Amino acid sequence: MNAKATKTQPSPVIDKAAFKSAVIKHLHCTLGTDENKANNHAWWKATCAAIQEQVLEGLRKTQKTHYLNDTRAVHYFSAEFLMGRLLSNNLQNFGLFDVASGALKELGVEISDILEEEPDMALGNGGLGRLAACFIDSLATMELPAIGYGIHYEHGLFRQEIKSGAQIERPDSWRDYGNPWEICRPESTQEVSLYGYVETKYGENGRVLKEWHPGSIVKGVPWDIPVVGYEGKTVNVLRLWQSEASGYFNWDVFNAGGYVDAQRENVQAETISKVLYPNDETEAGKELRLIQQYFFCSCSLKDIIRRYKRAHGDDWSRFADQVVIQLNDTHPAISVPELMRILVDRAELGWDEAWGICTKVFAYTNHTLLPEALEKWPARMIEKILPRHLEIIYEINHRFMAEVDKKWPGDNAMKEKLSIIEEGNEKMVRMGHLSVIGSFAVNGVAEMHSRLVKSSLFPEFDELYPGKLTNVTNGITPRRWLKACNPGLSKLIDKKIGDDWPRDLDKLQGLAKFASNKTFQKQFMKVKLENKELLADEIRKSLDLEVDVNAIFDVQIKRLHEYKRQHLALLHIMALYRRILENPDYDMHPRVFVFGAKAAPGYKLAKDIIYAINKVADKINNDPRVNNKIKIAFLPNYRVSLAEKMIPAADVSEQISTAGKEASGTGNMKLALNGAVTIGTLDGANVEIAEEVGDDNIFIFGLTVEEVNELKAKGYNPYDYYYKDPEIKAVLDWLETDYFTPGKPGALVSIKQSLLDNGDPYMVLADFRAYSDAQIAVDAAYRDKERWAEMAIINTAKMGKFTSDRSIRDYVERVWKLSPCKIEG
Ligand code: Z2T
Repeated sequence: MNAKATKTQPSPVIDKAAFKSAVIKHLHCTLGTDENKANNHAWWKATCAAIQEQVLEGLRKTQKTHYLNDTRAVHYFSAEFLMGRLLSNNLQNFGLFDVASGALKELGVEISDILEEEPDMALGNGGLGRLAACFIDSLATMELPAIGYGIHYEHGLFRQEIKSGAQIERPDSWRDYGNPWEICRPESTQEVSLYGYVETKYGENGRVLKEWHPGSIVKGVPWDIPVVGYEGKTVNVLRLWQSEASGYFNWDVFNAGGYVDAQRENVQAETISKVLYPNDETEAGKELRLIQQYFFCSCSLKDIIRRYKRAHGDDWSRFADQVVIQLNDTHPAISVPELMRILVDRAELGWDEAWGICTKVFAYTNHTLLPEALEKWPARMIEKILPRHLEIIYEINHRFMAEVDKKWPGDNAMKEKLSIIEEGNEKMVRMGHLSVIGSFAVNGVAEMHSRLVKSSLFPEFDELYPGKLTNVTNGITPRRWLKACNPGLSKLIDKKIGDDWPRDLDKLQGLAKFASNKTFQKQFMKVKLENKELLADEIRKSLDLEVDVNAIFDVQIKRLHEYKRQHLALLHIMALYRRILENPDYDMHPRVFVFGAKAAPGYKLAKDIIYAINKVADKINNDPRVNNKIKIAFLPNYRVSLAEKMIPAADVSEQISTAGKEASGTGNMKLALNGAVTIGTLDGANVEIAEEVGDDNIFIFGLTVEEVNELKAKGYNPYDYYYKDPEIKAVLDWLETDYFTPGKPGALVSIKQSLLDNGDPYMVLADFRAYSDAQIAVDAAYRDKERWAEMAIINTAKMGKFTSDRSIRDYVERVWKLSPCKIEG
């Protein structure tokens, strides 16, 4: 047997002395400073540059090997990649973390301080963008040929500040002082056309030829971010496109003395990749957003085609054998008509041949059922920006309608329902329908979600295309979300079951047999306590708030959304507070409720909920009558690097969305992996987490999807709960007083209104009592230290299924049909 095959920890490629001299070399030669003058920022950059030498070596070998083997590759198209920080990840994956930390120590520098210098790469909103980041990590780790394609936003998701309790958005400037990882590739620049008109011409044999005369052309310049797999063998790339003015196009204006006008066009071109839209699950309908989508799809397709032609010339017959493109939600759905345009108008393939290629290349992942998130573009807007694409969409639809008529002859209602075009006051293009029709596979992101995609979102498509709709349950990379973020627990696990779990997460099963072992329980809970101490330090620094590490750390971290029901958690905290005020001896174990959440800047109620959490926190944290039984810590600017500090310290994981609304969730997996016990509804991947850990190791409460639907059908009236449950009434009425907002009565009333007058669309009141009961059960369980330790251990032990390596394996087998490629040299 190969000696390497038994070695599991990445073996360092260079030693401490070599690393040290590389850091010093870069301090001198890259940064123009020295060991005496360097501040932490300079040390960070020099350390990045030192490891980047290894990264680029791996990248070169990987690209050469993939080229020589002419490998089939997956191209992950995503408007978002929420990468977070890369230094610690890249060091870990090369097995160089301890080497680097030792080298820096000898230079008088603490690695933990250096890591904190790195700004997060926050080119995403939440789950969808972070999923893309976990997937490219797994793809590289599993040695699969893959490229991530996206947008090189100048400003990622806004930085959140809290002023007097309210969210303020500040621009994120992650590249202000340079990004040590990215490589600009001007030689691979692409051009993208926009606006203009379509000319119809007739070719020799009477063939209709369409020529798009664009009104404007912009350049797309690629920046490559290397993606290092665990053990550093495969280094794939994330290719992000930056928009620039295409110089020559403005010459006429410029020469005519229009210097200022020409500059204005430059500004417009550069606006395209300027900023990430901060809406996570609401479609904005803005022209710039559609242009962003088209911009990165067009650049990426042309990039893929350039690479294909280098190997295969003009022979399109093998294109679908070499290329598979995964559409991360409908954001890149405009790729379907764009590829058709390239094949039909430019390559002059016949429609059927082109469509045959398209529908073998694209696959589509759906991430939500929420109607407000399903993208629809006004046909008029597409016509203005992409006139030829609208024609192509109509042609695709025309042929599709014929298929529908074959299946359901004469059924016009069915045609109306399935059409890509929604008729009405304003004609709209349904991007979900376009994606399903243009793809060979469509998947949801958890068992339950995929079932609902089939049964309620796209039931007719499921009938029309049996087998096309499928499931791939989401996952998370255990390298970042356990090994790197929780070194204490990682080392304990290594000692107990060996160190190959980061590659093969099912190995964690081996911990289950120690779950009731008292010594192991103590060791496990000691690590948890140390992590809680670290988070307590963060809370002190960030909020000037003292918390007791012996309290239950109850964590709810996710974007702020009504369907995620942070306000259910808030009502429950207020109820606890009231119980304590009414009975100073109210029996509960002390709890620290920790929140992290950003609200979309235009989402009024979401911002009101953040404000309410902070106002209630002010009051409760400073009320001596509470006797420290409750503390509330809303940590501002929730982001990947903050998640890495919060997750290892959590005792309880709040996953309390209305059943049927959370497609999967991935924070639920990260928290459970780090030994937090879930209190949650039967929604998204919670269902599968419950299956894995067993009913005794999770607190499930609330209405099921079926019950939600029944209650809706028979007519849900939140006032029933308001009048029948005095605690609900008292807590809601409290929101109307100025108790939490002295001098400003009514400042929190919008929450009450949404739950009563507005009909409580997410059934918060219907689930309140069940939630409160489940929290009482959590409290009791925690007080039994051994029972709790056992539950926590079982949670970690049973998370094997949720590695993103398993998700990728599912995609490879069910969708992509890819083979790994060993990197030579
Ligand atoms: C997003 O993060 C998610 C869905 C979206 O639908 C958009 C965004 Cl930005 C368009 C989330 C889901 O809400 C979550 O349940 C899921 O785990 C995640 O995507 C990854 O699939």
